[in-house]
Amino acid sequence: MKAMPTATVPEVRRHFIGGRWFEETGKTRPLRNPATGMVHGRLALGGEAEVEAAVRAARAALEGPWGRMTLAARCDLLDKVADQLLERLEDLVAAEVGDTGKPAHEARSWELPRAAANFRAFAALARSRADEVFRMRSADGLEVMNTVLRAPIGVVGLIVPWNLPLLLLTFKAAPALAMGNVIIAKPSEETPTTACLLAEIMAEAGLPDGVFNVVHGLGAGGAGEALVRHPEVRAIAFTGESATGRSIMATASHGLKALSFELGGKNAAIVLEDADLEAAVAGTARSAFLNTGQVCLCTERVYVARPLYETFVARLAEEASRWVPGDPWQLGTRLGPVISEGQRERIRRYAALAAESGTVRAGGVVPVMSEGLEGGWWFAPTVWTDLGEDHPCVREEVFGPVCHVAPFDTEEDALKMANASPYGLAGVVWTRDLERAMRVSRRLEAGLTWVNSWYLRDLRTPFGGVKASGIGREGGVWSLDFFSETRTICVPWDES
Ligand code: NAD
Ligand code: 6OD
Repeated sequence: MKAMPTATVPEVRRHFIGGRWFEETGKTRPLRNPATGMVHGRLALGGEAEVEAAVRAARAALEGPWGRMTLAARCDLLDKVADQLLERLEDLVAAEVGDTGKPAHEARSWELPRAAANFRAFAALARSRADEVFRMRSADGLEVMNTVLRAPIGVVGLIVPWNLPLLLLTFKAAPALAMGNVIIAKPSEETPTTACLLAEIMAEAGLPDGVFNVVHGLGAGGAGEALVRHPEVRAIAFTGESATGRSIMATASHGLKALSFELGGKNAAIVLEDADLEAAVAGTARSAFLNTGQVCLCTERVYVARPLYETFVARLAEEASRWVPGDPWQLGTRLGPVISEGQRERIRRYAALAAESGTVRAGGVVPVMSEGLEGGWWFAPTVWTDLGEDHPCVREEVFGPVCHVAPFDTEEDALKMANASPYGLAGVVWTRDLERAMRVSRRLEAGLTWVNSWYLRDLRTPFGGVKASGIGREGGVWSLDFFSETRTICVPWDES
């Protein structure tokens, strides 16, 4: 294996509170590189004390120059953060690849540039958004002007997962800052490093101390729970598992705080009989295996019109073999490891269940890896068929490089199966008939549906899921709304 460059990060990933690295006095835990299984640093484990310190620092920032800064000045700072993210792209790539094992060229070509794009997009949107004015005449003839202003909420907590660590953190941090809030970020305990670099970049770009704080640690019983529990944290924007969302909602209910939830999925693709078969095969492979299937939008269920079914399955299995796992620093590598040993064990248990009840068309095993990578958490891209719709591999989110393919006879049957899920995040429809594409897409119970494509993002659009996949929407003005409080000022006057 090629030597992996390491980012300019210290051995211990420390909390960043009030503009400084917090001297760690508590426990730490080892961080392992998923591609090799080797320890590559340690994580400071924060809790109530660190969250309390971060809240104090954040409140002080809100009462200082940050609280008086104009929206235009804040957005100029966000543009600077975007510039510096791009300047330090290689450090960020090394950090993200070290934490996740994902192919470096994936991190470099789209995921980390998206972090910079998040800052630019939300700065532009916030700058150009006008406040609303509603005019009316009162019963006694007065002219009335209602001005709707947007004010920051105050201290907001951002809790994010490990699959796209910096992309997902910045997707929340950028609109929260644009609207004038102060942040306490809680990255995943598996992938803390890019959040540390982001803190450094924010400080270099000139954000005042205390505006962006990072507290590391575990979720339940750790920094995550302490953040949700803190009475002065007025809102929590969370991305992660649906079960975690339930637990956060229960904790947050004591303090009645605003919640935005981007949760799990069990996303379906529907391949209609008039689809471009080759495009549907390549597109489905990408939507199932990108980031080793660890994108909340990944397709785990594929419903294919019966006349195409056998050819589709054979071609998808062939295509799966092209997603070769390997050294993340090698240019041709398309597949990284899964995030942790625990996650790989979960996937193996699902694979064993699928092998018992259905047919394994591709993968289903731990691949043999080259020297240096044998200790990593690898799993081969996997295609299953012949499982019942109530099988755990078809009902439950696996969050790995796996999908199940089933045939259907009518559009109605396809929709019925696709919608028979507790989740409703993302869908894909493959067809050459645009009318049909619209008809099926509108009936798919999903917050996001792509036609003949997947994960094409316009950052002005709403992002989020229905049913167990989420509550609320982020993206575009939806994020700006979540991260602000509207205040209506009503001014009547007598024109005469
Ligand atoms: P997770 O829910 O286990 O953890 C996410 C974050 O929440 C971590 O930072 C964790 O420490 C923290 N956390 C865990 N329990 C907590 C608690 N009780 N209180 C406060 N914080 C807590 O999720 P994960 O395993 O890191 O990520 C994978 C999951 O995330 C999948 O289900 C995937 O579908 C989902 N996801 C959804 C989206 C989306 O936009 N809908 C995006 C990415 C990932
Ligand atoms: O692209 C985005 O804005 C976004 N929130 C992606 C989420 C991917 C889930 O893993």
